[in-house]
Amino acid sequence: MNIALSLLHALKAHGAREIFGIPGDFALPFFRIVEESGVLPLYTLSHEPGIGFAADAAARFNGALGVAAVTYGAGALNMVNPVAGAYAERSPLVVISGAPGAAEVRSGMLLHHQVKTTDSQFAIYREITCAQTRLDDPATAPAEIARVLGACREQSRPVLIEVPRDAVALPCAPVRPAAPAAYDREAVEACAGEILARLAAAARPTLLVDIEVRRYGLEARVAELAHRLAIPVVTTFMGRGLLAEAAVPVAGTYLGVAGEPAVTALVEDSDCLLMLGVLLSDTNFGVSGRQIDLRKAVYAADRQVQIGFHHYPDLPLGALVEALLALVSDLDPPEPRLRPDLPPLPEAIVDGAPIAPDDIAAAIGTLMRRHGALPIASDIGDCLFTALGLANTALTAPGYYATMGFGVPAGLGIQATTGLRPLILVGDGAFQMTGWELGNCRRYGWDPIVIVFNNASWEMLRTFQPESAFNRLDEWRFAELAAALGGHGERVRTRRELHAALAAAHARRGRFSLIEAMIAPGALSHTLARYVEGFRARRARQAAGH
Ligand code: TPW
Ligand code: MG
Repeated sequence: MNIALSLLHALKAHGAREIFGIPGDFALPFFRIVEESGVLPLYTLSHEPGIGFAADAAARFNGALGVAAVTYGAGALNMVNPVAGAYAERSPLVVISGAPGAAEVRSGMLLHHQVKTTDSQFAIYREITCAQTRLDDPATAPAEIARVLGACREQSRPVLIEVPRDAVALPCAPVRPAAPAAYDREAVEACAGEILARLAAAARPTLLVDIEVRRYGLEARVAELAHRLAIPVVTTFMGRGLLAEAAVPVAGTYLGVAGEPAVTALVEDSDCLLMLGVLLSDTNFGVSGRQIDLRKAVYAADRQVQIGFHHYPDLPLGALVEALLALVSDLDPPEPRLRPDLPPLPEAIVDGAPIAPDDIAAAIGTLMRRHGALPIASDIGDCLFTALGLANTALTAPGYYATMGFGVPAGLGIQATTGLRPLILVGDGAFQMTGWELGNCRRYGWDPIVIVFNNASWEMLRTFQPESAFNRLDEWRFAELAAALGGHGERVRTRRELHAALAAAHARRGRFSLIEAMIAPGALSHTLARYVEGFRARRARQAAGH
C-alpha cells in the first residue's frame, strides 16, 4: 500500500464510483497509480470546470462522494467555481490536487502554477471546502484521509486533498474510517417528541423537503414518514426532483407567487411547516407571496433543529428522521389529508407553430409518459424553469448557486456514474460555456439527449433589464457542431419538428443527440415569467424599505 492507493481504496469504501480528472505534471504520478491500479475508473474531460460539475453531479445522483482530480494551480483554480457551487448546494465533492514535491518547495525558486506562495491554492480552497489536508507524511496520511473524507460525508460539502508528487508512492497503511461524530440520543428523542406534538395540534401541517434529504440518503425514509403522518409533501425549488421515485406523491414544488396557487397555499397557509434539510435561500423563498413565519415552522437543516424558540444543536437529520419514524411506526396511518387539485400536465401539441419553452416541457412529458423517465440535468436559464413544468422526475440543477455551465458536464457525470441515459437541458449561453464537453461522449459510449434552448440571448438577464443590447447573442449554429464532435445534431423550429426530433433521438442509441430548439427572443416559460415578476416586486419592496 502507498499513499495514493490508500486514498483510492478509502474513496471507494466511502461510496465513490469513479474519478473525473485532467492531469498535469504535478499530478502525473497520482494519475499513473489511478490508471494502473484500476481501483476506480478514470474519465477525463476537456476543461476543469467540466470535471468539477461532472463529479458534483455524480455525488448528487449517488448520494455518495464524487471525485475530481486535477493538477496543482492552473487545474485546481480552474475548478474554484464548481467547487464553490458544490459547497453552496451541499454536495460531497472530493478534490484531489497534485502539488509540488518537498525538495522543489525548499529550492525557493518560483514554481510553475504557483500564485503567491506554494500555499496559495490551499488558502483559496479553505473558503470553498469544509476540510483540507496535504498528504506529505505517510505516518499521518491514513488518519488525515479518514478525517477529511469523514467531514466530506458528514457535512456533505467539498474537501481538498493535496498529494505532493514526491509523496504518492511512499509506503503507507490503509485507512480506517473515522467514527461518525457523536450526538445526544436523548436530545434527538426529545426533539422528535416535540415535533410530533406540534404536528398533532396543527390543522394544516405540511412537509417541505430540500436537498439535504437526498444528500444524506433519506428519501425513502422521509417518504415513509410522510406516509405515516399522512401530510402533504412539497419540495423547494432547489429540492425539485426529490422523492421522484418514492411511494408518496409530491404535491408540487414551492415557487411562491410563481407557482401553482394550491401548492403555494400548502406552504404559506400551513400552521406547522416541517422543513427538512431546507436551504433558506432567495431562490427558494425570494418569491414568497407571504413571508413564512418561522416561529410556526420546524426547521431542521445543517445538523440543527429550530422549533419556535427552541434550538437543538448538533443533531443529524438522519437521526431525527429515524426518531420520528420510531415514534409513529406503531400508529395506523391516518386518513390522508386532501392533496390539492392540480391542473393536468399538458400533452405535446404537434403542429407547425413555432416553439415556446413550455412546448419543450410538453414534448418531454409526452416522450417520458410513453417511454419512461430519463434523469434530467439542467443548466440555469429558462431551461430550468421550463423543467418545473414537467412531472416530478429525478433532476440535478444548480437551483440555488445558479452557476451557468453545469448542465452538459453534469449530464455526462450522471451517465458515467449510473449508466443511465440522461436528458440535458441547456440554454445557448450556457452551452457556449461547457457544451464542448460533449466531444468526450464518443470515447466512453455516452449518449445523452441534449436540448439546447437557442433564443440567441441571455434571455433571463434580458427579462430583468430589457433595455440592454449586450444580452442579445449572435445566433450560433449548434446543431452543425454535433457531427464534428461525434454526435447527431438537428435544428428544429416548429412543434412538429421538435416532437419528431425527440422521438428520433430516443430511438438513436450509442452517440449523443443534440436538438437545437429555436425559440423566439422574448418567449419565456410561464414559470420564469411569473418568477421574474415576483423577484422584481420583491426588489421594489426592498428598495422602498419594507
Ligand atoms: C457562470 C449570470 C444568469 S442567467 C444568464 C446569465 C449570463 C443568461 C443565460 O443564458 P442562456 O439561457 O444559457 O442562453 P436563457 O434561457 O437565459 O437564454 N456566469 C455564470 N453564471 C451565471 N449565472 C451568470 C454568469 C447569468
Ligand atoms: Mg439563451
